[in-house]
Amino acid sequence: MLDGCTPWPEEFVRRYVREGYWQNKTLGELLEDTARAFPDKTAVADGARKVSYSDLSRLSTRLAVHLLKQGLQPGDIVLLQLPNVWEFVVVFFALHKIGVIPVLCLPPHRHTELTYFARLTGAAGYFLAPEFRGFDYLAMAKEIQQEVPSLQHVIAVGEGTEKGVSYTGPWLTEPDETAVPPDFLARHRPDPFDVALFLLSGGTTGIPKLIPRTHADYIYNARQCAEVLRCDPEMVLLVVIPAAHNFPLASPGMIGAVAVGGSVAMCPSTDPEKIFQAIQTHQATFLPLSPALLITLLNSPHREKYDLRSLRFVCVGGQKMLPELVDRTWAAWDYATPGHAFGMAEGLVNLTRPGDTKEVIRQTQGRPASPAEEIKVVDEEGREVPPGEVGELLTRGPYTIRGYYKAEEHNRVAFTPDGFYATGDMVRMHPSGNLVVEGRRKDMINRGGEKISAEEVENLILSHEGVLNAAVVAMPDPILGERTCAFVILRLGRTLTLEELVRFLAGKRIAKFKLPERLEIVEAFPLTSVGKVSKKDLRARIASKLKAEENLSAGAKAN
Ligand code: OOB
Repeated sequence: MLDGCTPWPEEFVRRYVREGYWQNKTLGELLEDTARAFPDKTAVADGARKVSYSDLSRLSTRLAVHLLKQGLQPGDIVLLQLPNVWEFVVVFFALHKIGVIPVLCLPPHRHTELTYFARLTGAAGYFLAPEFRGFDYLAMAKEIQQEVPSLQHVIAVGEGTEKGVSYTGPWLTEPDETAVPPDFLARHRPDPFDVALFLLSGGTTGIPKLIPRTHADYIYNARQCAEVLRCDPEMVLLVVIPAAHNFPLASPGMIGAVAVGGSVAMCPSTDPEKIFQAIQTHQATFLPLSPALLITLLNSPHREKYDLRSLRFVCVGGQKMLPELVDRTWAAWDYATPGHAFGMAEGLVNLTRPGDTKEVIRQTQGRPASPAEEIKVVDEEGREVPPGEVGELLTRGPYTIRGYYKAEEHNRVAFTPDGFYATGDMVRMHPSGNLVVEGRRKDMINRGGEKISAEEVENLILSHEGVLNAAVVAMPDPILGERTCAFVILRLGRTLTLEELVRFLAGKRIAKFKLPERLEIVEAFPLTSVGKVSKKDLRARIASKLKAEENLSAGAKAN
């Protein structure tokens, strides 16, 4: 396996292959299989553009040939940061045809995160869209290149003339694949049991960790999710959540859709009306959403203007969907089944199934997609708790990693000696055999499905010269579920407002979703019995303060 990655022990490799979970197939070959079976079917749709499977096969090969010509080589690592556009799919499969390994960055990631990923991996290239939501990615790429000399290739989707940048537009119109020998790609075939891509962890300590996923494990992840959710060639997946996220990418996501011969429709906007339009235009059947996005759709006055009856499955994940939201979904769209996806980029995906009873769908977050997934619910000493009691979820299986990339120290705490991943999620086994998420142990804020490491934000706040100490916690929010609140102790004689803090942190060039949305200046932090900052108390304090403010403003309105 790639240097810096933890392989599965030999006995597990043998078992996963023998029992058919892992197949000798690359992601590029997965696409080729479907292109042979359904050449004329739409593989990807984006606005008015439609790309058939035979075109996707051809275009991704064409791009792969160009990339090799440019000097990218099998085993090279590249940053991939694209919005939900059709080129995402072309680039993704082109890379896998020649074993170039993408780090799946999210569009909000900025200079600090990208520089860190590029340095850690020695990335050779960066795929981007020149501009998205008003941000100039090309300018950022140039800055990052100055700091990370390995980053030789900046490749933008579309057309353009910027110096030092290559564009996929002209490449995709030159049929270079016809000028190479037929076995050209076969000669660059990656090892299916080696790393295909890196996902990013939600991050509990510092900056996000890199999660190496192999062709074999990732294909199994997607196929297995597609199978239990009964996906078939009629599936039209609408990708609204960033395509680089494990949920719309492989749970079952885009790769699952390709595996079954379905179609992928891209929606780069999270504006409810644009989403409704996209559902209607593409006749979407399968919609992965975060609870926050689902709430904004259900609350939107535009809902009634569109015909959404193509929807069959509304798959909600990234954050807990409460029973009331399940009920609202049913009431609004009685032709679609809501379901939970309780997954993680590290591997394990739990799903409710379309055939589950209404009560199970209301009350639980699903069960492992794969029968080969081993799960345990344990107490603080690592002992399994009796069924029905709350404990931490541990997991091990054919699509759950055995270690983060180049993170030996962290791996010692995140994995048990026998290879179980400690998810940091507190769960309870429901009598149905499904899991119920009850909370979490990890020090993270889950902002509408976007994960924020408290430690990462605290370290940035601590670098402010007026700050003596900082503790970042989640505060409740009716739509996003959680937002970030920063508790800060100031140095003597200093003052700080939220605006000043946000301006200071924005200057650190980090993803905007990490910026605190509330600042509480305090004299001291509450402590636990062992003298650590009690985040539990801080969370309770801000929650009750918000409640009091809400009551106050409700009272003021009533008067
Ligand atoms: C998905 O993946 P990540 O890596 O962004 O986040 C994983 C964490 C989980 O450990 C859990 O804390 C939380 O997000 N989470 C949920 C949840 N889905 C994820 N908590 C409660 N209920 C849920 N349904 O978020 C992800 C990956 C694949 C499929 C779906 C979600």
